[in-house]
Amino acid sequence: MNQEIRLTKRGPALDRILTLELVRVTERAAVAAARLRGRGDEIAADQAAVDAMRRELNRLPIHGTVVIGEGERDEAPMLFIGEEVGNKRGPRVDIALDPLEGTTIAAKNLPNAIAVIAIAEAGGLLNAPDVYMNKIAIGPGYPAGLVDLDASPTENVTALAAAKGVPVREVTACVLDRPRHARLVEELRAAGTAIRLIGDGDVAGIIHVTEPELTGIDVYLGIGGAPEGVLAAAALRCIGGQMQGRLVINSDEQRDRARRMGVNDVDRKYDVSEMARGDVLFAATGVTDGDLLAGVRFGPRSITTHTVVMRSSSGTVRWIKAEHQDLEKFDDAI
Ligand code: VTB
Repeated sequence: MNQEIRLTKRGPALDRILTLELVRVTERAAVAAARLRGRGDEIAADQAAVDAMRRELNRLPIHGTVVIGEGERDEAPMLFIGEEVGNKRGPRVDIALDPLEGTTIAAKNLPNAIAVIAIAEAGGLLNAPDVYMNKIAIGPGYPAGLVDLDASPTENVTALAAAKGVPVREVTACVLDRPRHARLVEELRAAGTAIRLIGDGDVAGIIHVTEPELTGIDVYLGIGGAPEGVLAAAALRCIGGQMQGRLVINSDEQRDRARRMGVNDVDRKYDVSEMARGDVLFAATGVTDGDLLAGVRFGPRSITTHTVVMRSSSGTVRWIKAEHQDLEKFDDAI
């Protein structure tokens, strides 16, 4: 109790502790999912990641509320929206999580499946309904407002190329490979842009714009999940970069669902700090090998994980390679 009061009053000290604690949460989910990667069973891999993440999350000294989770209470038995997590003896925080972002890529053992979580001060994360979101994102170092959801894809990549000082044909855009993006892809190609089509995993896709030299991706465009949009925004709050998102509402039922979650203006264009406000922590561990994070490696005596963890208030980004020798800690029952 005393310790809790002391830490809460000193706010940032608690954040610092949590930053590293968060790593365990995504590590554990990633290891559980990685045991089932490449086995063609998305549901089993996802369930393993959910169980593992929840177990570790409930050890954290927080009183957390899941605002972006596995689904609404009636459809997701664990880590549902509104579930209270943590040991309930710490500060009130909002949590966005996806224990296995990219279930299909994990089941096929394709690149860039990750276990991911973000924590913000209570009220800091947009309570996005599980609908689609139109997104655009670029990395740090560009003038504010360089790209805009209301500009055409051609205008956006042309502005980006000019700011980068290269012809448009040297710009690569990341787009989810979906029939709904046929026109977007056609327009980007006509403008001269190269496209990286991804099967899943637009949280990783958006994070990739922050390191174009490593990932080869300059801009993310297109429609993916709104919950994934909030997770990506949390990451960009910490690393820098620009992103806009706008919900895509296709029915009255979706509009009502958005309203029930407190989103009254469904046409609103959100920027990064409107989706993830205040002090934000973000962690992701690779499940399969990816452009920024290697996947989990199972050795005869140890398990190796690769995690990135970041904190918005200090802007620190840590890349943590961990070798786990005590393999029992990953047992399901512990
Ligand atoms: C994306 C992607 C996710 O959902 O957000 C996508 O990042 C959007 O939904 O990994 P559709 O699959 O319906 O296009 C995921 O694929 C996860 O389901």
